[in-house]
Amino acid sequence: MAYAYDDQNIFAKILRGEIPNSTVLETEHSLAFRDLYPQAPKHVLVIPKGAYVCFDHFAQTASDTEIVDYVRAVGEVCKMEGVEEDGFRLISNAGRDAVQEVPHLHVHILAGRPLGRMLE
Ligand code: D5M
Repeated sequence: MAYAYDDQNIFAKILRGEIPNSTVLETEHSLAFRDLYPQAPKHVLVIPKGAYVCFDHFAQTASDTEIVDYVRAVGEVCKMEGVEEDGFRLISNAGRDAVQEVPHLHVHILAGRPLGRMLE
């Protein structure tokens, strides 16, 4: 599948510094910031700096360096937010059926309250 990246999406604008964000962590290839509409007491989004639409696009085409940086960034945010003990949820919506609103790969880290079963 060919992935068409729209560089006018809101996270591309955040990466270009055109709109503000509440940064939690920045690494060479990744940025983590607080979700503007938190669904849990702790709700952080982690994005790669590269132009990737969704998880499969990233996994299929990003360099090993970017992938390692990104996965480590997610782990680092979990540590910084102190969510390991009580638990957390990672979600990455991709495409229409998952109702992905922003077409730039992001993982949601949700924590800080009981999150219930995933597929209710
Ligand atoms: O989730 C997209 C998420 O992006 C949703 O939880 C709101 C969040 N969002 C939208 N605009 C912003 C800005 N400007 N800062 C921080 N968070 C934002 P999805 O998985 O695509 O449905």
